Amino acid sequence: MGMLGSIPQKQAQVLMLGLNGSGKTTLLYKLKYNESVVTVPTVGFNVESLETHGSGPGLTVWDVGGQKKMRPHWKNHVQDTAGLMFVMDSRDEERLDEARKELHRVLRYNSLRGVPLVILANKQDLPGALSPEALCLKLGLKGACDGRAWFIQPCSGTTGMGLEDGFRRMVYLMKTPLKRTQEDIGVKMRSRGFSFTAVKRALLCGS
Ligand SMILES: Nc1nc2c(ncn2[C@@H]2O[C@H](COP(=O)(O)OP(=O)(O)OP(=O)(O)O)[C@@H](O)[C@H]2O)c(=O)[nH]1
Ligand SMILES: [Mg+2]
Repeated sequence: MGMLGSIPQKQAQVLMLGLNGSGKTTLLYKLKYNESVVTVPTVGFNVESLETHGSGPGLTVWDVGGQKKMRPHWKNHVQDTAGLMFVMDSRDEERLDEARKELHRVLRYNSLRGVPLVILANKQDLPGALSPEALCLKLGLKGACDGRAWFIQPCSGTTGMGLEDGFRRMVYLMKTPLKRTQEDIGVKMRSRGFSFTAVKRALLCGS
């Protein structure tokens, strides 16, 4: 991440999944090169390395295609994953249930047990995009995130808004013990105007 500056000390694998068209490839290249690329549906995967702050690991980000025919291959990429990112098209209410099922399925992979999760609530630039708080509820994260630190980050792969924050959050979750992330996330969510109930839900999810 040009953003985050100096040379990483080691690489951590980040697996980026989500339904086809949610914006994974777009946001990866926006973040890496600050360019808006014209994408085609990913068959296979893209992989890019991103630099982070001096004390953090560099990230190797795997962007795996999300078409239905690609989803059985997701499990081939889970080994050695230190952080999971799940990208949502926040405007695609029609496929919310499909996204929820796929996310819950992925969270049941043994190799991803306890691995931190950042949900990127993408396409926030579009009118009618669901808020991160609404997505939290609709994705039914409570229960699905047992024993796992997680965070939901609003962003736009088109404008770049929130992308650096999302990856910074991932580095933070990878480096910080679960209990402390719960306290910090509660404070951050309140400062962003999340309701008491949403904060409580987030904290319960991580416990
Ligand atoms: N308005 C808007 N459009 C976006 C955003 N992110 C991606 N898109 C568009 O959404 C479409 C799909 O983006 P991709 O990046 O190809 O989606 P993907 O998740 O990689 O899809 P697969 O490779 O099939 O899994 C493209 O037309 C992008 O331009 C965003 O934040 N806002
Ligand atoms: Mg793609």
